[in-house]
Amino acid sequence: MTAPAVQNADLDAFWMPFTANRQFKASPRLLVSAKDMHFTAADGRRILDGTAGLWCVNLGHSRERINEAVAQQVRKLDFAPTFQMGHPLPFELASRLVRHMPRDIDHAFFTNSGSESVDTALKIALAYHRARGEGSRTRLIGREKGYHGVGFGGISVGGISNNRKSFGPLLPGVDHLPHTFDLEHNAFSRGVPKWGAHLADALERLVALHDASTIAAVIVEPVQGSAGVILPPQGYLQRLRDICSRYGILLIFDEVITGFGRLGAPFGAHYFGVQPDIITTAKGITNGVIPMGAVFVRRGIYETFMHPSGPEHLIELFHGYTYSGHPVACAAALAALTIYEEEALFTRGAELAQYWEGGAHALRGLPNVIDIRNIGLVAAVELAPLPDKPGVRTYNVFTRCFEKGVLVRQTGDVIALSPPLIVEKPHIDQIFETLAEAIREVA
Ligand code: PXG
Ligand code: PLP
Repeated sequence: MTAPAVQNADLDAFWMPFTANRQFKASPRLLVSAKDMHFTAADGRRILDGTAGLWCVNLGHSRERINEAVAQQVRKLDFAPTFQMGHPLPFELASRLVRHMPRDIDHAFFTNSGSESVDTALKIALAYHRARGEGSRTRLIGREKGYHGVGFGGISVGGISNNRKSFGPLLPGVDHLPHTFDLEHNAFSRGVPKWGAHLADALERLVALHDASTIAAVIVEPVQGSAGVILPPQGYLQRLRDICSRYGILLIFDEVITGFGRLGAPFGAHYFGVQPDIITTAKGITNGVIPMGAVFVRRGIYETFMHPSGPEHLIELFHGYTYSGHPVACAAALAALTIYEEEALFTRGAELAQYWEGGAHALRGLPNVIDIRNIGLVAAVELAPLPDKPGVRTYNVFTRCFEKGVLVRQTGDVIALSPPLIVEKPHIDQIFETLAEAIREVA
């Protein structure tokens, strides 16, 4: 199936991320161009993008406004430092972005990825408590099955065993909430499941165990993405919020996937009506065109760093990346934000959510389908694994879909779907019809 140009390419030197390198290089799948809802594969076939790349191309591919902004920016100012220097773009971008954030969240720290956003948020949480004279609050609480990127901070609070087990003892003083995945009570729920809000009370037990005076922050994804689209039970996130507020613990929403319209609201915080203290983002912020992330914090957190003890010449936070607020990334993000705004894409997912849900749940009853989950423009179809071969059945479905011209995402025994937010109903039909065929064929 691969075109000659690809066969000739030497695939050896690139150590591919999160990939079975030997398997891939024996039978590569290469994408060579993209426009709107479609990739073009190396053999010329059009592939419908059912995953917005890796959950990031929310506006569809190769948007002219972004391309033009990037091209102009490289020519005008390719790089400028933001340590003790500045250029206008990150100031403009931060001001525009915070208008879309939940109330009180009005400062942005720029990073280059979700992993960096998570590390930044965890460090801000620790330094915040210290700046307030509560330096004993050093404990970080994540959640089982959580994905917070691949930095040492992120895998420490993260809860995916494969991402942790090879890398030693990780950060000390981390604990985890139980996950909310429960097929027995919640299989085939449409939208958020009804059962399970009480699972948030595990935070009370961690507080009882460790004492609130040792806990800095709780970090959760409003909807767990990487672990296979695990939804928060109704009322669960609000309970976490209430417990955090009761004990002075910061609540961090990791919205690297749920941000920028994915759920049919600007951010998960809006969708669930729950106010976090810090929001981490990346991916959709530039539509995936240039790497960028951002951490958004409540005014009180920023002000704590600006006011307290020190004189004005002191650096308030000893943290930052060479490329924090990179001009070209900012240009891409500004153009992307204009598209989100002009095309009302922060909320388009809400209009299509019901049709999307119908398409997903139509797969119920197909062989080996043991659960279907959906929210906004996200869906997951969970298949029973082959005996002793976790992930193989879904891998076969994934490759079958690719052969049939639809890109889906395989993660463990789950097929996850998250199309660009410009998706139209015929695309939705094609995604679910193709997936259904593939599931029948590999049954
Ligand atoms: N937090 C969350 C909630 C994420 O989903 C990250 C942090 C890390 O972002 P970076 O930019 O460092 O990768 C993520 C990333 C998948 C998949 O298919 C998910 C992610 C990345 C790649 C693949 O589930 N999420
Ligand atoms: N390693 C070395 C030796 C460096 O000099 C720097 C930055 O100056 C870094 C790592 C961090 O790079 P970045 O700021 O791009 O994260």
